[in-house]
Amino acid sequence: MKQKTTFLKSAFIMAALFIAGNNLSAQTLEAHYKFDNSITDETGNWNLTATDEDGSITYEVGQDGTANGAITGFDRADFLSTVANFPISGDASRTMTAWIKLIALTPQTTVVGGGENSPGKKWTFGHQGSKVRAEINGKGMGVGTLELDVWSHIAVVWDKDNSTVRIYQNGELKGSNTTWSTNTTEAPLLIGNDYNANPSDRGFNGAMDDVRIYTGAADDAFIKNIYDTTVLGVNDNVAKTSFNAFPNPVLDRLSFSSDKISSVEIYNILGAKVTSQKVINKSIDMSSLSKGIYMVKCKDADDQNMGTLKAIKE
Ligand SMILES: [Ca+2]
Ligand SMILES: [Ca+2]
Repeated sequence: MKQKTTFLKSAFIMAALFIAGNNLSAQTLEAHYKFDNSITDETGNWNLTATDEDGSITYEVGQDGTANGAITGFDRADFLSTVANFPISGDASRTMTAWIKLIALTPQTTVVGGGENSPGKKWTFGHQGSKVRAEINGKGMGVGTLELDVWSHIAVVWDKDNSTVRIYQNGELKGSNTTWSTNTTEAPLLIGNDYNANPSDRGFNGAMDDVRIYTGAADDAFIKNIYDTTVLGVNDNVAKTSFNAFPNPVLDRLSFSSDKISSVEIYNILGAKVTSQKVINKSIDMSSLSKGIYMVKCKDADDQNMGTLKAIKE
């Protein structure tokens, strides 16, 4: 009887250790910035302070079509930061993901930065020209192909157990490197800038949405899942407006239920502006657009944003 109890106890401890081990290797969401008209952290722990010398920081239509759902106006002079030191430092595994839309293929800018300017002790995730880039000072890697004025999902993973850095674009692994080691200095988290440098050197230039920072190394499937679940859904409706558009799907003219809409800007699913139009007789002409999903940003006579509708062109 005693033997049986001991065996059960051992089995229970083994199972508990197995579960704990799995949990240790999983990712923990440390900070999540949806930038839905706010710079608060969804986890409640790492709210940001904005440093914006000319008040250029504002919000625009998010990558998923949410009105005021992305932070924009970064012009290489602004950044966001936490007051306290962020908990990811040393050689800890980490995962960072973001949607970005660039207004220039600037030589080198930062989406998420940390550490200090010393070999191996800084951490930079951003882009260099058209490449998605990660850098620890002394080593850097740029892969992928970013385009101007198009929303791209980017991700970087530092996998301590395998001494590997991996970079992703739009859910796909674009490159990896196994020659890195990092010993990031503890420092406040920076969004849109690199450690303590003047943002005119490494400051971000464009818009960002849905920035996530995890402790732990995500695998390919985890990154793909974030991309798949945040990219504009084909079937969901964005009708967070007081008016409707019809018919939807539309073949030629899209009509609005409101007569307050004076003009529209039409964006494709990647966030690139396709066309602007005046509204005539409460409708617009979509006949020349190719088949697909579009975001129709509606403005009143004073050019004020009234909301965004999703339209499917047949
Ligand atoms: Ca500014
Ligand atoms: Ca958002």
